[in-house]
Amino acid sequence: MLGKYTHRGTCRICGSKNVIKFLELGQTPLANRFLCKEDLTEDEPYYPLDVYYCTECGLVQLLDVVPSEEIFNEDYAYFTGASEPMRGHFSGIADDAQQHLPITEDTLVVDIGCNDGTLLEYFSRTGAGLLGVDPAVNTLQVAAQKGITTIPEFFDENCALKLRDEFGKADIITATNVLAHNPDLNGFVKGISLFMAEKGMLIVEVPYIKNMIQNVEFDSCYHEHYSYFAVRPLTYLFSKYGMGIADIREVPVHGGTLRIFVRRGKEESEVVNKMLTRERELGLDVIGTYIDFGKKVKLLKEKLNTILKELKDKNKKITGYGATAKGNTLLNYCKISTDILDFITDTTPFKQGKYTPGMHIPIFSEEKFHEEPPDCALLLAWNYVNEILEKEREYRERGGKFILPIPEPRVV
Ligand code: DWN
Repeated sequence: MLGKYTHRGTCRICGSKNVIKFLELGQTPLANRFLCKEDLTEDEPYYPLDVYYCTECGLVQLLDVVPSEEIFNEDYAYFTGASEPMRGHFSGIADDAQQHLPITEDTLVVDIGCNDGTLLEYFSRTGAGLLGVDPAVNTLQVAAQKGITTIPEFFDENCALKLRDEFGKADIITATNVLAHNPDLNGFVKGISLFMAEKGMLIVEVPYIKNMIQNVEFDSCYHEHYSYFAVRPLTYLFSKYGMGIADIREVPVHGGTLRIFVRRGKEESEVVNKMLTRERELGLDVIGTYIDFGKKVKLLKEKLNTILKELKDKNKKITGYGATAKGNTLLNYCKISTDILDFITDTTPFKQGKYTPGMHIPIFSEEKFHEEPPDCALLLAWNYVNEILEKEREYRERGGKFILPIPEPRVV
């Protein structure tokens, strides 16, 4: 069944009509809508998953827009704290913030898209006032249980004004993996400009399109990620609201991420100019780069399916490792179902006992991986490859293999 969505014909940052489709991933269900057993007989909503490039401002984006309330509600399946490596990463953000702006008991730190409060926990050691904003109320409850003041709302201009009236202006606003999740980028950044203190700082993290292109991370595309960022469209977006990138760096999480420090004033720092030059050198501002990427995605699908078929022909038992949202793009696009994967294991209690959207593969806790080890595990959480290969050293020493799907499918 086709779900409810709207199609927009223009770029969501600059409004240009020059938006060109370069990747078609077919129709897929929502990547984080895991199913209970009783849902399996119901008709599942599917939505087109096509990716476009704006030749004016350079934003990569989806134009088929699923309403955000369909995605972020009381059933949101991603809990940051379930992935151990993210803890160290978030601790690093709090330290980095301190380097850029002294944090005292008078500082108000607001985390937009705070999920289960993992990031704010690291700010709590500074004594600052903490506020978490997130429309996904089930994850937000976990943040509230940690003593964090929580606001169950989707951040936009109206929400910004309400928060400003109630709590005053924010000194530090964090938004990690949030910008991509907001279909109204202009409304979001305008809201920040209304809510942020004069000398305040916004810290944004977004997966970097450079890495997505270089490592063929096509599975990062799904409906809750409305946009995919290079530095160029971001500088333009912030400058529209009187802000500029004061500092920026690349950090390794989620397959390659940009950590960006934004302040009032339009002056861009030297490091930003260097990154813009490098983006031009890599061809991130030409459509041909994206068309080539689309071709690589098709080849990846063929190669992965060939590897899986060869293993099945040899009667090998295969399971999936990590019931990730991106994994659901990969499984649905490559049509990998229960005839290939017996089950998937995941550390998130909310996902265990459920089934993946579309392919309906059952999900179990990690214990099952150790109790019934497969011959091969398809690593759907490839962004934690080093940590997981290390964690599953014993399985590998006993002959267990992993299939890494990107940048080119291979068995290790
Ligand atoms: O932006 C988004 C990112 C940040 O997180 C979202 N829209 C949704 C989500 O995407 P994802 O599900 O692809 O993210 P992760 O972080 O790759 O998910 C990892 C999953 O794997 C979690 O469900 C936990 C699980 N896991 C596991 O089973 N064993 C993780 C590790 C590290 C493990 O050892």
